[in-house]
Amino acid sequence: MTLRVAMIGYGFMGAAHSVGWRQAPRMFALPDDVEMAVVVGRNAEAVAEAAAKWGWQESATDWREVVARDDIDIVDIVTPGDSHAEIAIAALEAGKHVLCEKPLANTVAEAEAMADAASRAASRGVRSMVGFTYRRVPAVTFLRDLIAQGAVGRIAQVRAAYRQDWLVDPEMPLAWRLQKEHAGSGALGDIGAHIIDMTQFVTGLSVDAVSGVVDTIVTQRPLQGSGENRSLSLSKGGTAAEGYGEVTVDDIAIFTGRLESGALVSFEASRFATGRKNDLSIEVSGDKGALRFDLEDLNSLWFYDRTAPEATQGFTRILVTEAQHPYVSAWWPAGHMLGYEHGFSHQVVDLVTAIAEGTDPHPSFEEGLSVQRVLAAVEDSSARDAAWVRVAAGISSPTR
Ligand code: SOE
Repeated sequence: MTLRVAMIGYGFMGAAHSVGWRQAPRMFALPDDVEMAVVVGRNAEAVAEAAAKWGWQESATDWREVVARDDIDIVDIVTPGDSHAEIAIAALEAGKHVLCEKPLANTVAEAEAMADAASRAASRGVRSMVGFTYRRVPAVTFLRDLIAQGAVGRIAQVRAAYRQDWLVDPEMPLAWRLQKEHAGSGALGDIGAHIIDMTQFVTGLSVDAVSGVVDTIVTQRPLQGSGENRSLSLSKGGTAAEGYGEVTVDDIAIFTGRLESGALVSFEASRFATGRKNDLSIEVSGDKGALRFDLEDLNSLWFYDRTAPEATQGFTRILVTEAQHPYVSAWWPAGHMLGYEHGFSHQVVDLVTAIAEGTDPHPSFEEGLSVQRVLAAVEDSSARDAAWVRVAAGISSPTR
């Protein structure tokens, strides 16, 4: 069988997803063939260039028309969060399998509607998945497997951070990621969503309560600049200077999470971590040991084994490039490193395999909804002087 894909959007994530759709069928023995049928964007000329550059057979400007086509099997949504719900629900109701970029939506209400549509679609054999690709870095999948095997024992504490610094320059233009109506939130939802999902994924435990703060460092930014400005709303009667617009999302989110087991998590999501370019790290500490991963060294996993002879205890570097490690055998021999882009191929492999096997892939829209609930609880907590806020009852412990 051949699965024909339509990708809605073509920015940075559109490029990364395109690499995944092109590489996965060439490097993995997929159960079904994949065709990059059409990429959709509002600017006809720009999206035609993207189609030619990334290897899509066609380009189009009307996502509704494409989602309705009988020759499309999968809809891959890589647009800003303000269109995820409308596109995903329409695609699911049209019987298309859906891959939706993270965070799932801009609000809990939208995420609930998407999860409901996904559940109904699943009963008709239509599959859906959220694009938390860092789960599919081999070292992260392996971290999860080691925890499940008891390598660190009972988890007492997790430290999870995602630090970038692309907004430290106050003259960085006002992009869509900095406006609530387009992005939903700032560092919290854009990069904080990754560490919330990763924490729940590797521990198998849900975040049940949070206490934290969000803050905006630079409140106005120049309106000129990248095409990502979209239809930016000039400050409506706000106090922004001429030629500047209001930043309406957070730059930094720092919060504590309480997992359902009682373990504590310290979360940090910042776009003002000067010098940190794309530094996602997680460290899980238990009574038998600890595991640490850092995206800026993504082929390594560090393991401290408290059950080893005391004289030899220490953080050991595991080079996660052996054939028995997740996903690696399809690529290169041991010691030949993978990169940021490989997770997007692994995402395609798992989605296509689930479709072929008739199973629901992970992370599901329900798991995406659980992250959305944590995001909302953090914003609620911040508005209440960092009071503890219980995350609305969501899914049970996320599996896989
Ligand atoms: C933010 O700049 C960003 O592009 C996120 O949106 C992605 O999810 C992350 O993988 C890289 O950084």
